[in-house]
Amino acid sequence: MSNVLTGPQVSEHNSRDSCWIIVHGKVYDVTEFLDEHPGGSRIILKYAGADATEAYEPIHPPDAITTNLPVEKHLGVIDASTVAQVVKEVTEEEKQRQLAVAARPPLENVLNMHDFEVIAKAVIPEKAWAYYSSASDDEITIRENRTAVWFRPRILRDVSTVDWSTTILGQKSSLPLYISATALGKLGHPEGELTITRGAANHGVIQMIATLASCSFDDIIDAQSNNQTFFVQLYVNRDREITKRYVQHAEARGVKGLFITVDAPQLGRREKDMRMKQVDDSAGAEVQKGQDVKKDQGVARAISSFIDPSLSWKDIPWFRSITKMPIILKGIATAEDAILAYEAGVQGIVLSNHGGRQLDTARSGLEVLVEVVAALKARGYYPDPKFEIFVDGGVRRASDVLKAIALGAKAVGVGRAFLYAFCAYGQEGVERAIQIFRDEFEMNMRLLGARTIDDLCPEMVDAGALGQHIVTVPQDNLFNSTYQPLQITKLKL
Ligand code: 173
Repeated sequence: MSNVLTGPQVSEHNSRDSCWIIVHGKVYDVTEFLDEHPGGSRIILKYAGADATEAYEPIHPPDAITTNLPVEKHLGVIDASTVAQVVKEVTEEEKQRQLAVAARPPLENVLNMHDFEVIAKAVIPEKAWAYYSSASDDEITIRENRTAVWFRPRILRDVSTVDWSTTILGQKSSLPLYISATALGKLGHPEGELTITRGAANHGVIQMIATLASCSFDDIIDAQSNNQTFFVQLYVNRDREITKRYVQHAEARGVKGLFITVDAPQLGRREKDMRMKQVDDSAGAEVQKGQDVKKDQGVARAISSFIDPSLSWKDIPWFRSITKMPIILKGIATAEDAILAYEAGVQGIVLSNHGGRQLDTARSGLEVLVEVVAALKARGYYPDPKFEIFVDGGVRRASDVLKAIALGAKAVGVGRAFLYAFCAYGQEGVERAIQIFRDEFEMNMRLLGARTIDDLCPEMVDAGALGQHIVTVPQDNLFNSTYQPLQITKLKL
């Protein structure tokens, strides 16, 4: 790309008939790509003839445009001195956000994951909060994920030393949890998922890389240090060649587990996210109005059209044939499917409702865990060191993790809590979150009478309330102060 173009040259191509955009200092002709763009053409047309980097950056891995657009559409580099510098007016929202950033408490005052959530909400753009915090439909499952299992602690067991380290899929882990995949990290922090990579490396915690991370897969792996372990989450593409390449590349780069997401053949309707998109559209430029039908679906749905809804049990042998990584099905919600997964020969399952973001009124992972362990046991499939059971959803405390392990999980996935930690404080937030979990593990294991992870057993918990669904919790529960009620549509009066 030696061709040098000027701002005025690019700005002539500002319509559906000829649409050029600048991304990261390079000029691309995206005219023919407009209708293929998973997020719709309208959003690109908003930047037709101009620099789209700022909008592109949080939503796409850096190489998305170069891999999707034929080379002949890569027109050249932009001569920056010829581009009119747009002095952007600082919006009221941005001013408030910056005040909130300056007003963040010192990190040592952050005592739990709920604190991160409150701070993240204040310091990230509204659109990011809407996307991250949203859950599907009536948001019943996301609340159900926080319902209580109760402890049955044992005493007088000499808990002077307690050890909460474990192995996950044969990999050492300093905590009995892994940082689960969440998408679009740069919406909330300019360094995105790399904050997790760097923070986790310092503490022996495993990171699961999201298919739709804002940072590129290779940038994340390149930031590896201390021989840290990665898992990868997979959304299966309609084009299996793309999936095969992605999986084999991950394996070649040393990833130690393939978590195939199986609960999202279509993305849930997340109304907070959808409403935010509407607000944004009506405020945006009115280029080519009416051309795009996808405008009200929210950020996630807009970029998820590549996911293959035809994925089925028949595909599992194919995955086995393309990789030697352990295969884990992420998003199992019944004993029936847990049995099918075991019989399909995969190495593990994640009992998950996708953080309440998919099928609303699906049960919590913990509730499913009780049913799954009983069913697998009855068939002689549990315990089996070659088949690990994980749980995720709503984990904010070490106590949540210990309950899952007591009930038979090998480890637990934590997504949003780490997402909010890095949104609020970057890498330092991630490290603080790990430290808080560590402190909580120490205290809770002592109080529970468990010296090691192996001491945790079903008798240490009372899961009897799980089947009752939406057990009432005290009204001053911390969750109630971070939970944002759904909004009802507004009339344009
Ligand atoms: O939960 C999600 O938002 C999610 O999994 C997703 C899926 C596709 C695109 C972006 C995010």
